[in-house]
Amino acid sequence: MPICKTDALIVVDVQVDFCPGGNLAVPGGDEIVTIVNRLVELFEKGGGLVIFSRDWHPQRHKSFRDEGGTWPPHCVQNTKGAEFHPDLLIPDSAIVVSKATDVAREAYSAFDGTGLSETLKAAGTERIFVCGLATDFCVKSTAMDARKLGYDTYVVLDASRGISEESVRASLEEMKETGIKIVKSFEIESL
Ligand code: VGL
Ligand code: ZN
Repeated sequence: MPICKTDALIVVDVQVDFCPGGNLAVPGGDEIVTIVNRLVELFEKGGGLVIFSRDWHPQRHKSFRDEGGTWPPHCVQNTKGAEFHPDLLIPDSAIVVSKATDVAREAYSAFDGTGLSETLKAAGTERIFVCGLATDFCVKSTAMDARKLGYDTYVVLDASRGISEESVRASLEEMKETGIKIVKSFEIESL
């Protein structure tokens, strides 16, 4: 089936800090940019919705190590590291959602506190395709929320990268168990 207007693509956190050289680099994070750009064009042409999420932390966010959290400081609002990868294609029609903006709350999912579910409902979205960084954290959490909301949900494996091989494996299993489909980008138009 070709991409149509009831399809949505959610590109999760393809930001400088999650790419090699960044503060919380995901191995091979920058390798997905070309594939993601192709997907963005495909969804644009088909009239689908294109959404970009960004991790958008205030300084001293609770997820940061110095604040008792797990991660090195990353994606701090209005810093270089929080910018989208410079080669990422962001059409004017795309919707950008910012997450984890509250200093006292972690939010991995693009649905968490962003109003995204209302946007998708208003658009009449039926299928959701999730890709980006990181497969085992924000991509997973976003896909799980999409599935919980009842959407036909897909994770595009070659357009995503994870933090650790081990947790990617476990995450893929967990996602499959909930009915999320793991696909490759070349398959999308024949689903
Ligand atoms: C993420 C760790 C911390 C992600 C965000 O985008 O997967 N991971 N903040
Ligand atoms: Zn974060």
